[in-house]
Amino acid sequence: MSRIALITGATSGIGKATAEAFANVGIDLILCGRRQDRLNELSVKLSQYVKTTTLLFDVRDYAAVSKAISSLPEDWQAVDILVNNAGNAHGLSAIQDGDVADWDAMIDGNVQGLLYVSKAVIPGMVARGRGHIVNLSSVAGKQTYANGAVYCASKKAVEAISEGMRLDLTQHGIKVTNIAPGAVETEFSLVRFKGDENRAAKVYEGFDPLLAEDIANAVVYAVNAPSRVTIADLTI
Ligand code: 8X3
Repeated sequence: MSRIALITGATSGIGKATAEAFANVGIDLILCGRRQDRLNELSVKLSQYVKTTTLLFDVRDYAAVSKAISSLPEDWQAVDILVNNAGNAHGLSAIQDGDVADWDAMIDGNVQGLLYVSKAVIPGMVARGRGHIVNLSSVAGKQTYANGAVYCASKKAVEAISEGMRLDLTQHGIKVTNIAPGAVETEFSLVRFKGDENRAAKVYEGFDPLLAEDIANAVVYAVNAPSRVTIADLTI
Protein backbone atom coordinates (compact mmCIF):
# COMPACT_ATOMS: atom_id res chain seq x y z
CA MET A 1 0.00 0.00 0.00
CA SER A 2 1.41 3.38 -0.89
CA ARG A 3 2.16 5.90 1.83
CA ILE A 4 1.25 9.57 2.06
CA ALA A 5 3.85 12.18 3.03
CA LEU A 6 3.18 15.79 3.97
CA ILE A 7 6.22 17.99 3.37
CA THR A 8 6.48 21.62 4.51
CA GLY A 9 8.67 24.05 2.62
CA ALA A 10 8.34 21.76 -0.39
CA THR A 11 8.96 24.39 -3.05
CA SER A 12 12.73 24.67 -2.70
CA GLY A 13 15.91 23.24 -1.23
CA ILE A 14 15.75 20.18 0.99
CA GLY A 15 11.93 20.11 0.91
CA LYS A 16 11.80 19.98 -2.86
CA ALA A 17 14.60 17.42 -3.09
CA THR A 18 12.77 15.27 -0.52
CA ALA A 19 9.55 15.48 -2.53
CA GLU A 20 11.46 14.36 -5.64
CA ALA A 21 13.16 11.52 -3.77
CA PHE A 22 9.84 10.36 -2.28
CA ALA A 23 8.25 10.40 -5.75
CA ASN A 24 11.09 8.14 -6.89
CA VAL A 25 10.22 5.56 -4.26
CA GLY A 26 6.44 5.75 -4.77
CA ILE A 27 5.36 7.87 -1.79
CA ASP A 28 2.30 10.06 -2.49
CA LEU A 29 2.79 13.72 -1.72
CA ILE A 30 1.03 16.60 0.01
CA LEU A 31 3.26 19.48 -1.02
CA CYS A 32 3.01 22.47 1.32
CA GLY A 33 4.45 25.93 0.90
CA ARG A 34 3.79 29.62 0.53
CA ARG A 35 4.22 29.94 -3.27
CA GLN A 36 1.31 28.49 -5.21
CA ASP A 37 3.01 28.76 -8.62
CA ARG A 38 6.01 26.74 -7.42
CA LEU A 39 3.73 24.24 -5.66
CA ASN A 40 1.71 23.75 -8.83
CA GLU A 41 4.81 23.32 -10.99
CA LEU A 42 6.28 20.67 -8.67
CA SER A 43 2.93 18.94 -8.24
CA VAL A 44 2.43 18.60 -12.00
CA LYS A 45 5.98 17.33 -12.48
CA LEU A 46 5.79 14.69 -9.73
CA SER A 47 2.25 13.59 -10.58
CA GLN A 48 3.84 11.57 -13.40
CA TYR A 49 5.16 9.22 -10.72
CA VAL A 50 2.85 9.42 -7.69
CA LYS A 51 -0.38 11.04 -6.52
CA THR A 52 0.16 14.65 -5.52
CA THR A 53 -1.80 17.49 -3.98
CA THR A 54 -0.83 20.92 -2.66
CA LEU A 55 -1.61 23.03 0.41
CA LEU A 56 -0.87 26.74 0.55
CA PHE A 57 -0.15 28.10 4.03
CA ASP A 58 2.42 29.85 6.15
CA VAL A 59 3.56 27.55 8.98
CA ARG A 60 3.68 30.59 11.31
CA ASP A 61 -0.10 31.04 11.11
CA TYR A 62 -1.78 28.40 13.28
CA ALA A 63 -5.28 29.14 12.02
CA ALA A 64 -4.12 28.78 8.40
CA VAL A 65 -2.17 25.58 9.15
CA SER A 66 -5.10 24.02 10.93
CA LYS A 67 -7.63 25.07 8.27
CA ALA A 68 -5.48 23.83 5.37
CA ILE A 69 -4.68 20.45 6.89
CA SER A 70 -8.25 19.82 8.04
CA SER A 71 -9.45 20.70 4.52
CA LEU A 72 -7.68 17.69 3.02
CA PRO A 73 -10.09 15.34 1.26
CA GLU A 74 -10.68 12.06 3.09
CA ASP A 75 -8.36 10.02 0.88
CA TRP A 76 -5.47 12.37 1.77
CA GLN A 77 -6.07 12.57 5.51
CA ALA A 78 -4.13 9.51 6.66
CA VAL A 79 -0.69 11.10 6.62
CA ASP A 80 1.98 8.42 7.16
CA ILE A 81 5.03 10.68 7.03
CA LEU A 82 5.37 14.29 8.14
CA VAL A 83 8.53 16.08 7.04
CA ASN A 84 8.88 19.28 9.09
CA ASN A 85 11.27 20.99 6.73
CA ALA A 86 10.05 24.60 6.55
CA GLY A 87 12.42 26.98 8.27
CA ASN A 88 15.02 29.60 7.57
CA ALA A 89 17.85 31.67 8.95
CA HIS A 90 17.38 35.44 8.95
CA GLY A 91 20.49 37.51 9.47
CA LEU A 92 23.89 36.67 10.93
CA SER A 93 24.91 39.18 13.53
CA ALA A 94 26.20 39.53 17.06
CA ILE A 95 23.50 39.36 19.67
CA GLN A 96 23.76 43.10 20.47
CA ASP A 97 23.09 43.91 16.81
CA GLY A 98 20.29 41.40 16.24
CA ASP A 99 17.13 42.51 14.45
CA VAL A 100 13.98 41.72 16.39
CA ALA A 101 12.03 41.01 13.19
CA ASP A 102 14.70 38.44 12.21
CA TRP A 103 14.50 36.82 15.65
CA ASP A 104 10.71 36.64 15.42
CA ALA A 105 10.86 35.13 11.93
CA MET A 106 13.24 32.38 13.08
CA ILE A 107 11.48 31.51 16.31
CA ASP A 108 8.04 31.71 14.69
CA GLY A 109 8.98 29.69 11.62
CA ASN A 110 11.51 27.18 12.87
CA VAL A 111 9.91 26.46 16.24
CA GLN A 112 6.28 27.51 16.36
CA GLY A 113 5.72 26.55 12.74
CA LEU A 114 7.05 23.05 13.31
CA LEU A 115 4.80 22.72 16.37
CA TYR A 116 1.72 24.04 14.58
CA VAL A 117 1.99 21.60 11.67
CA SER A 118 2.77 18.74 14.04
CA LYS A 119 -0.27 19.63 16.14
CA ALA A 120 -2.46 19.33 13.06
CA VAL A 121 -1.03 15.97 11.96
CA ILE A 122 -0.08 14.01 15.10
CA PRO A 123 -3.58 13.28 16.49
CA GLY A 124 -4.46 11.35 13.31
CA MET A 125 -1.21 9.38 13.55
CA VAL A 126 -1.96 8.54 17.19
CA ALA A 127 -5.50 7.43 16.26
CA ARG A 128 -4.11 5.18 13.50
CA GLY A 129 -1.28 3.89 15.72
CA ARG A 130 1.38 4.58 13.11
CA GLY A 131 3.38 7.35 11.50
CA HIS A 132 6.81 8.85 11.04
CA ILE A 133 7.86 12.43 11.74
CA VAL A 134 11.10 13.74 10.28
CA ASN A 135 12.26 17.04 11.76
CA LEU A 136 14.88 19.04 9.89
CA SER A 137 17.25 20.45 12.47
CA SER A 138 20.81 21.59 11.74
CA VAL A 139 24.37 21.28 12.99
CA ALA A 140 23.43 24.69 14.44
CA GLY A 141 21.23 22.73 16.85
CA LYS A 142 24.24 20.76 18.05
CA GLN A 143 26.80 23.57 18.31
CA THR A 144 26.19 27.30 18.66
CA TYR A 145 28.29 29.52 16.37
CA ALA A 146 29.22 33.18 16.62
CA ASN A 147 26.60 35.60 15.29
CA GLY A 148 24.05 32.80 15.14
CA ALA A 149 22.63 32.74 18.67
CA VAL A 150 18.97 32.93 17.73
CA TYR A 151 19.12 30.66 14.67
CA CYS A 152 21.09 28.14 16.75
CA ALA A 153 18.57 28.50 19.59
CA SER A 154 15.71 27.77 17.20
CA LYS A 155 17.45 24.60 16.01
CA LYS A 156 18.30 23.55 19.60
CA ALA A 157 14.56 23.83 20.18
CA VAL A 158 13.96 21.51 17.22
CA GLU A 159 16.38 19.02 18.80
CA ALA A 160 14.47 19.16 22.11
CA ILE A 161 11.12 18.83 20.36
CA SER A 162 12.36 15.80 18.39
CA GLU A 163 13.47 14.13 21.63
CA GLY A 164 10.23 14.99 23.36
CA MET A 165 8.12 13.79 20.44
CA ARG A 166 10.00 10.48 20.41
CA LEU A 167 9.42 9.98 24.14
CA ASP A 168 5.71 10.73 23.80
CA LEU A 169 4.96 9.05 20.48
CA THR A 170 6.99 5.81 20.38
CA GLN A 171 4.27 4.10 22.43
CA HIS A 172 1.78 5.06 19.71
CA GLY A 173 3.80 3.41 16.94
CA ILE A 174 5.12 6.73 15.63
CA LYS A 175 8.81 7.12 14.76
CA VAL A 176 10.59 10.44 15.11
CA THR A 177 13.77 11.17 13.17
CA ASN A 178 15.85 14.29 13.74
CA ILE A 179 18.18 15.23 10.89
CA ALA A 180 20.92 17.82 11.40
CA PRO A 181 22.54 18.91 8.14
CA GLY A 182 25.67 21.03 7.89
CA ALA A 183 26.02 23.61 5.14
CA VAL A 184 23.75 22.67 2.22
CA GLU A 185 23.96 24.79 -0.92
CA THR A 186 20.36 25.96 -1.36
CA GLU A 187 18.54 29.30 -1.10
CA PHE A 188 19.36 29.15 2.64
CA SER A 189 22.13 31.76 2.58
CA LEU A 190 20.31 33.94 0.05
CA VAL A 191 17.39 34.14 2.50
CA ARG A 192 19.72 34.62 5.48
CA PHE A 193 21.42 37.55 3.72
CA LYS A 194 18.17 39.00 2.32
CA GLY A 195 18.95 38.43 -1.34
CA ASP A 196 22.63 39.47 -1.27
CA GLU A 197 23.93 36.98 -3.86
CA ASN A 198 27.62 37.77 -3.37
CA ARG A 199 27.48 37.27 0.37
CA ALA A 200 25.43 34.08 -0.05
CA ALA A 201 27.84 32.60 -2.63
CA LYS A 202 30.83 33.20 -0.33
CA VAL A 203 29.35 30.86 2.29
CA TYR A 204 29.96 27.89 -0.02
CA GLU A 205 33.42 28.88 -1.28
CA GLY A 206 36.51 26.80 -0.58
CA PHE A 207 34.83 23.48 0.24
CA ASP A 208 32.41 21.02 -1.26
CA PRO A 209 29.03 21.86 0.31
CA LEU A 210 26.27 19.33 0.80
CA LEU A 211 23.50 19.20 -1.78
CA ALA A 212 19.79 19.13 -0.97
CA GLU A 213 19.59 15.67 -2.53
CA ASP A 214 22.15 14.34 -0.01
CA ILE A 215 19.76 15.21 2.80
CA ALA A 216 16.75 13.92 0.84
CA ASN A 217 18.50 10.56 0.44
CA ALA A 218 18.95 10.40 4.23
CA VAL A 219 15.25 11.12 4.73
CA VAL A 220 14.37 8.28 2.34
CA TYR A 221 16.74 5.97 4.23
CA ALA A 222 15.03 6.84 7.53
CA VAL A 223 11.46 6.41 6.28
CA ASN A 224 12.25 3.19 4.43
CA ALA A 225 13.96 1.50 7.39
CA PRO A 226 12.20 -1.67 8.65
CA SER A 227 9.51 -1.08 11.27
CA ARG A 228 11.83 -2.34 14.02
CA VAL A 229 14.39 0.35 13.16
CA THR A 230 14.05 4.00 14.24
CA ILE A 231 16.71 6.33 12.93
CA ALA A 232 16.56 8.74 15.88
CA ASP A 233 19.20 11.26 14.96
CA LEU A 234 21.46 11.88 11.98
CA THR A 235 24.13 14.57 11.77
CA ILE A 236 25.26 15.04 8.21
C1 8X3 B 1 22.34 25.19 8.18
C2 8X3 B 1 23.72 24.85 8.57
O1 8X3 B 1 25.91 25.74 9.50
O2 8X3 B 1 24.72 27.15 7.94
O3 8X3 B 1 21.44 25.02 9.20
O4 8X3 B 1 23.91 26.89 10.17
S1 8X3 B 1 24.59 26.25 9.07
